Amino acid sequence: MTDFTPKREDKFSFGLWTVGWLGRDPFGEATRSPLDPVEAVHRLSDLGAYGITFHDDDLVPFGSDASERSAIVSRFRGALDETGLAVPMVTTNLFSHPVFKDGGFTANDRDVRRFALRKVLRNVELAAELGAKTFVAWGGREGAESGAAKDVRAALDRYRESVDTVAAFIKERGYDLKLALEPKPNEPRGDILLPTVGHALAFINELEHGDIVGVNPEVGHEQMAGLNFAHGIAQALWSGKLFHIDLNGQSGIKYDQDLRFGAGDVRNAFFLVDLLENGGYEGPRHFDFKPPRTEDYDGVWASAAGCMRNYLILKERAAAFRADPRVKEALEASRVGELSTPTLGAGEKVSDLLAEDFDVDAAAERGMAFEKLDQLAMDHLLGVQ
Ligand SMILES: [Mn+2]
Repeated sequence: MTDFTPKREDKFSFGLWTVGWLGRDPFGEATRSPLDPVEAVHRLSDLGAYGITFHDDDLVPFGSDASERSAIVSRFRGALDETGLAVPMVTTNLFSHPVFKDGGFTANDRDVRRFALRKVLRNVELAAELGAKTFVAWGGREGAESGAAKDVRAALDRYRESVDTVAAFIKERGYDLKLALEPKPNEPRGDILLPTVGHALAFINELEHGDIVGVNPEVGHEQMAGLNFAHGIAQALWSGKLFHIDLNGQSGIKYDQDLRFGAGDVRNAFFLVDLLENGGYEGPRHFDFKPPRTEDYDGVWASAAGCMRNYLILKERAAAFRADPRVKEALEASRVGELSTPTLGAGEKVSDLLAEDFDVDAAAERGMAFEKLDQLAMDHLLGVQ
């Protein structure tokens, strides 16, 4: 039996806001007392994580002056130096403060947009100072509850203007930093702009500085819309745009549950880990989850450990699946590899294609043997071989 103890080289990272979530939800007050960011660094390091991430406001409270900011950052940096924990990603909060009630980059109010852009540019400086390689932007308040309130095409113009301004600033400063947009369909806004991975990829194609802009998809955000997360990740990889990933769990189409990774749709999690491990993704395995508000701090750390343990279990199961000779045979029978052969031969003309004879009935009769292949996946996922 493999040891599922996380190691630094597994590249597991956690948001400070995840283990630091106090359990406040729309219906109830906090169930946990505040967590000192320095303690979070030590506890995550002890559990085997390699990195910690944060929104500007998670670390430095909104409205802090320059000297407060520098004292907080230097104390935090002390904990990083002591543990060796990295800050691979920093993100921005353009959603909590009431000033962002109609969004940051796409607020109708121009003064708010200018303030949001200033806040992000300052946060980009902090990200670079801490050695982050990815800057995530989740536009949770960029959206609307009603039709006439938002000119969506104008909002997309302003979204593009802001993202291009931030990207140009990164290039101008020479920072080794990329931007990653995080799609979500709804919550907190009724409808959020760039609701899915596909919308975000199409938006990035319209940018002037899109070369340093990619996506940071989150499991639950796609599954809230009933989408296949592993398929979305495959398309992001195919586009060369999977810059970062938020792992968590979600049980179907409902509110954003932020369960620990592996909870929720475990089948999709299995195929996701299989894809990440074999698809060329080398970035952090970042957890953006919320330990349920039923838990005290023992439960919080058990939940964080569970995220990593589930990833490692699924990684082992996926490797066993790929190594199984019966699976190789089943993949062959299902013609999975054949899909990588171009439909037209090299140099083949359309006239050749048009002239070809084909036995439609024989092809229509051939079974695809997908069920046998999928059952082998299930056997491996469930640990039965
Ligand atoms: Mn997230």
